[in-house]
Amino acid sequence: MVADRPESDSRSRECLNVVYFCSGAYNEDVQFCSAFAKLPGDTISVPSLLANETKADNPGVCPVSTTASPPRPDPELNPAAPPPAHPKGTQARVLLTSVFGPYARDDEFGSRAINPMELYQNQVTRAQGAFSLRMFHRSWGLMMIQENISAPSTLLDFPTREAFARELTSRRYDVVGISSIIVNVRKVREMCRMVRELSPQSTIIVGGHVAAIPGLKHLIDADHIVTGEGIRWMRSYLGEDPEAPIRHPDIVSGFGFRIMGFKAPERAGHTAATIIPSVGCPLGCNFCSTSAFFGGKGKSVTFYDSGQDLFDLMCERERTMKARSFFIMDENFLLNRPRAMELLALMQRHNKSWSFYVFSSVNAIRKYSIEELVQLGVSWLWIGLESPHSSYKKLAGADTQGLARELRRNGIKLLGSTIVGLEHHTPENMRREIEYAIEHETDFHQFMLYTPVPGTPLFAEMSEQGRMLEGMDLADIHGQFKFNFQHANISREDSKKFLDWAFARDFERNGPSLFRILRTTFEGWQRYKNHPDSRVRARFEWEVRQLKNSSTAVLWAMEHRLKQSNAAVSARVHALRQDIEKEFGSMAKWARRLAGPVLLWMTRREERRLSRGITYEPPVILERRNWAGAR
Ligand code: B12
Ligand code: SF4
Repeated sequence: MVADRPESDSRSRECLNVVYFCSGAYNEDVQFCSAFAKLPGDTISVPSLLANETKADNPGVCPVSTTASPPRPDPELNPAAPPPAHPKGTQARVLLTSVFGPYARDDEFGSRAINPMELYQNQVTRAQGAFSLRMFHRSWGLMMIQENISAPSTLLDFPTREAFARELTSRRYDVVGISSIIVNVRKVREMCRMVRELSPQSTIIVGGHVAAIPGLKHLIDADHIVTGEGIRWMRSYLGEDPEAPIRHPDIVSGFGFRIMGFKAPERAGHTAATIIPSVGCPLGCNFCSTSAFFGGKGKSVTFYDSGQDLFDLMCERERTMKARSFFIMDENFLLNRPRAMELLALMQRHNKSWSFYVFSSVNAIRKYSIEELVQLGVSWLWIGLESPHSSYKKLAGADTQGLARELRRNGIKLLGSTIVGLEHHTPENMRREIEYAIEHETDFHQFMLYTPVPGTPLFAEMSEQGRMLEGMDLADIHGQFKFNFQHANISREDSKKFLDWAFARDFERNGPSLFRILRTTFEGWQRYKNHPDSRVRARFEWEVRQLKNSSTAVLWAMEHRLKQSNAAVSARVHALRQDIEKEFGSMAKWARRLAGPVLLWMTRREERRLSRGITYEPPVILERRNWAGAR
């Protein structure tokens, strides 16, 4: 039974308590705690996943003694077997938490300054200085789980260690569920240690991508490690019906929006609502964690199967959140054409002119005509461009540059994703390939290093070939730093140089992403403002609203800021501003005159702040559900 931990456990728990204050528990010879490396009877030898962790790096946080503890019962879940139920069932008091911050700094728990909790600054617009788009996203997996259990629960998002400790001691939690991805494994380890220390009665469940680490059970002190989809698991664990229909929480897609030193006010209906129709992706690209984690090639877990389900959900969000745009968190939304077309038919029947922000592979996009995409309301697309010479089926025979041009001409903003360091890359062709990627002129461009991440087919393949580099710290394996494997032609040091150059070059050639979005939005407006379908016209009218009011001020400030450093881009920004002023007349001109200089001043101030090393952190968020009558 889960709650009854065996005797050996209490010994190791005691040991944990001791080493909470211990600074001498590390085995200096092996550089990482031997108890983690291999336990008696184990067949898996854990690679040096936390290898850089020496006593000097990490004083006082070793969670186990070097005197290897007796082996624990295997906490790893066999996904085929139903989870054991908690004895208190739905009466169990549940704390769900993400890993603790602060995030955007280098520390002993695996936080990294280059790895902030911000999508764009982290991996898309990071070279764009004050023009980088900054915002946060909640931990949607945890929100989904909380919404779908009826036990009294608390969701703690972005806690500090202090906030986590406070919460642990404030209520007697029976279950603590920790969500994490691989880079944050050391935080999970610390949080498990804290739970044992501060809330010893709690059962610890760890889920999310961190569960893909081979031998994780030896790295952390958890009772259950859950791989794959977590809602069904938690429901079963709490004695609820795992097959009950999924309830979707209200999720604001992003918050804390900031650009050019300006923090946008948060108003209901202005930000898209996130909708999560499924997890995983059946295409199964070899490097893809998301696909691998939810079953790999040919598999995914679908929450909302039909267009009708999605339509109903969106109507609900329209009512509860005043939403009219939706960020669809489905790795390959357009792949399921019947579902998308059913949704379109319902939107047409009920006169909905919603905007969609979606992920899609190129082969999936090509299943639709441009008119269908426009009718559907596809307004923003994240698309994997990977490389013109890659062998991914989803790109076979595609003229991605032509496709990108065509989509942008129709007002569809693009986030292109390119991989740096594929097998065929060499120091000679790498720059050419990056230039080719940049020529797509997508509104945003994400560059990622080819990275074998634990759990993926690529990781298995590289391990088999003996090409995984030793001594890598998991906190640095995320594709935005350096190679973690032996590349045939490119060195680890050069991988970072190429990656950094790609971001810088994209910014230099294409300018700030904000400028590019405004340009694409304007193109869409010009093409569709007189479309015969009033639904389509209404969507473009809605999307263009900011062009009329504030865009000219933004562009004016941008144009002036870039005049010295990048005259070519500044001239393009200027031309767009003039076109917009011509189109929208005096209102746009007045906005520019009044707000332009203020924005320029704010941009310069932001640059000074950034050069002083200012970073942004999400606030601690705490949400409670079902506590009325909790025992
Ligand atoms: C939103 C997002 C973010 C947000 C983070 C939001 C947050 N609050 O944490 C931002 C943009 C900031 C972000 C940043 C990063 N991210 Co990110 N991110 C995503 C994204 C796009 C969506 C996550 C999501 O909500 N999915 C939908 C929910 C429903 O699924 P889920 O989270 O997996 O949860 C399910 C299960 O995993 C499980 N589960 C999850 N938690 C728990 C807990 C318990 C107790 C249980 C039982 C089950 C369980 O149940 C859930 C429901 O089924 C995913 C890709 C993807 N499609 O999932 C990448 C992804 C998670 N990110 C990833 C990475 C690498 C990063 C970065 C390191 C980026 C980088 N530098 O390259 C940084 C790390 C930042 C940091 N300091 O921690 C990888 C993780 C890879 C891995 N194997 O660990 C992913 C999978 C993308 C990818 N394909 O590579 N990310
Ligand atoms: S198409 Fe995208 S989401 Fe799907 S497996 Fe490939 S990389 Fe992953």
